Amino acid sequence: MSVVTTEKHNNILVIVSNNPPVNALGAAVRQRLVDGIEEALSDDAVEAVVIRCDGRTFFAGADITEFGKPMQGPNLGEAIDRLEASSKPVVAAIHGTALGGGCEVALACHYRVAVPSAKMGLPEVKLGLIPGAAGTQRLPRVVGAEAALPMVVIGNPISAKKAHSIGLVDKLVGEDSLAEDAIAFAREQIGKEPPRSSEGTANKDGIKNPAIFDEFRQKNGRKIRGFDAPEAGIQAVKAAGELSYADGVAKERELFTKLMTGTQSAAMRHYFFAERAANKIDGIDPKIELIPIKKVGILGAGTMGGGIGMNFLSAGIPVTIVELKEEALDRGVNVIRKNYENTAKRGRMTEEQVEGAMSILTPSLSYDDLADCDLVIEAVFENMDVKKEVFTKLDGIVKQGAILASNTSYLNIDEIAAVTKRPEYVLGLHFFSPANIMKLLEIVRGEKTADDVLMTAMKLSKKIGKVAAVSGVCPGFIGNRMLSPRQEQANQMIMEGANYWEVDDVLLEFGFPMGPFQMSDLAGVDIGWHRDPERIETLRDALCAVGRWGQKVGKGFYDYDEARQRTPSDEVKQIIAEFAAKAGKEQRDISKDEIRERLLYPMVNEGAKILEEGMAQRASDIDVVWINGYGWPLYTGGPMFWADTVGLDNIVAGLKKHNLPVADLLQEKAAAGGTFNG
Ligand code: 3H9
Repeated sequence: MSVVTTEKHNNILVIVSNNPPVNALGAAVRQRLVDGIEEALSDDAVEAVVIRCDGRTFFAGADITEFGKPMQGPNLGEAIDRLEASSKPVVAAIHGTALGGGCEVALACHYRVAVPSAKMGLPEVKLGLIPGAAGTQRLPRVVGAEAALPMVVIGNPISAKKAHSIGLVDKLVGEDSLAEDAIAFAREQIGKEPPRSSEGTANKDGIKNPAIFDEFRQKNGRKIRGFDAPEAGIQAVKAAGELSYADGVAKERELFTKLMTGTQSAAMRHYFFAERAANKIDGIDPKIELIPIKKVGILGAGTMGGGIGMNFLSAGIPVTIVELKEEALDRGVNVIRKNYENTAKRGRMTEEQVEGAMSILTPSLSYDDLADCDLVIEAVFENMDVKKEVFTKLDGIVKQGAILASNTSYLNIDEIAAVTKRPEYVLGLHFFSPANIMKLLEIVRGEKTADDVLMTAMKLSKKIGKVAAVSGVCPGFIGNRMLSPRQEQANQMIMEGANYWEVDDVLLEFGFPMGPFQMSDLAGVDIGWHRDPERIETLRDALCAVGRWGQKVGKGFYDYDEARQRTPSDEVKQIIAEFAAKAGKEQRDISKDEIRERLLYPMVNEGAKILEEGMAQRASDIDVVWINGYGWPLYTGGPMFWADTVGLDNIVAGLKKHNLPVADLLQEKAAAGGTFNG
């Protein structure tokens, strides 16, 4: 069957796309859209046209899998120009998500009707691009520059209601009667001169107040730092107000082409598919029957347990949270409430939603209340004996068929599972702090974890808005395991003469939100410290002994002012120098290049070992972990994709130059001129 068909409803021709899963605008769809319009124009009995999609969504954009390949048939810009040029009114009937090229199709239609649940947006920027089919020129002409800027530059979709309020949607129609309502709407437009968005006066507000572009840049500085596409988006929207439509489209094309051929977009498109690939587990049928998770138990109401619980509460899944002491339980529940209330204060939640979430939270002092949970996650003290004790107890109490998960960030899941009578129902769910905010969920697959248990966790992660990746059992799993060699090099370099702030700055310049010493200050230098100021064996002992416990006390590696701005500390520099002298470390200048290579190349090497040992299913899963859990800059595609762009032979040469080990897999791939991805 054709991906696009037409149906006639008296004097209305309805063009229907059916190109699962998301009605991407591939070559065949574009061609058939043009054919559909030709059919309407050549049939005198047709007086208006409706374009709609079958399946779960209106066109979700250009077909990303076609990018980088030779163009077949009409390009999207040409195809939609034909829609707009139609002398007969064309109505877009929108449900699901009209995104990217899909939104551009809608913009080229003369009218747009949408169901209330629909969303519209131009998310190209998330792929390192800007809209490339005149979206940056048509949208400001329809809604003005101020409303267009966030859509083009930040890329988050907006609701149909919002789209209606800014004039992007002409009419909201019945949720279940889109097809009929769109036809009725089209009929009302017969005989009127169709409004064409390419003909609108662009940037009414931008021209009135050209400062909005700079203001937007400033307001979103942190969000867009390091990315190329947002700036291109700003320029394109600005051009819509300064140039003729045709010149504006040419400007958009120039900016689009530059981005499309650059590494940032390649990296971000890699990430788009990486995130989706990570959901697939080799050898497990994606349609496997899942275990229904209707109630979740959390053991431990500390920062971690509370944060984990919030994910489920926010998704409407009831949570029972258990602590041993009343005071700790009360504190934990209060923190959850406070977090929700703060979210409400920032306008991201309503009071009813706060109360709704709190109403499905059951605090308890008894393990017995976990008996009927479908999934129990423990977030207790990170110690194997404690975990074993907890799992033995849970195994005896929680109903058979329920999943028992550990939030351990380091410990051996198989050893934990072995104390239960249901090791196939045990796995690791490693959330990252703050657990209600951080996107990553590392799912740790034990030797005996059953397939349905693993897939249930995977699907559940999507429901609670997490990005998940599966790791095998090894110390530190994927993320923390790769963090270790980076930290080790950072520590060594400051003993060899690099200033610790230079080490941090190299990572900041690379695009990380912070470097290892800032991270240490934020987490608390005193974490794991023995608390004896007389016993000074390590640099950390020395810092803690003089009260430099981290940001929370205003000083750690850095001194902090009230606005939490950091300044390097002479005292710390002195302490480091003393340690280096005691260890007999020769001091030398270390270049930025060396710092970067010694921090990042060993991570790639560790990633190669993780792949070699089968601890990650694919290199792109490692990228997913590092981008979502540790702030690796998205526009480089993650450590393994980045390594490919640097060249694996260069990575190997760098490791050797710095006398660092090289994993077999890395060596082999480099020798063969290969890459991790592709
Ligand atoms: C663009 O339009 C450029 C134009 O301005 C200019 C051109 C000249 N293409 O996410 P899901 C696949 S750029 C190809 O799991 P959901 C996806 O890989 C585009 N494939 O579902 C997955 O495959 P698989 C601008 C696509 O319900 C399957 O569909 N548009 C595309 O959670 C299901 O996807 C965007 O950036 C595509 N465009 O979310 C929108 N989209 O099953 C990108 C999806 O084999 N898409 N696939 O793993 C999305 O944001 C989400 O997919 C969507 C559905 C919200 C639509």
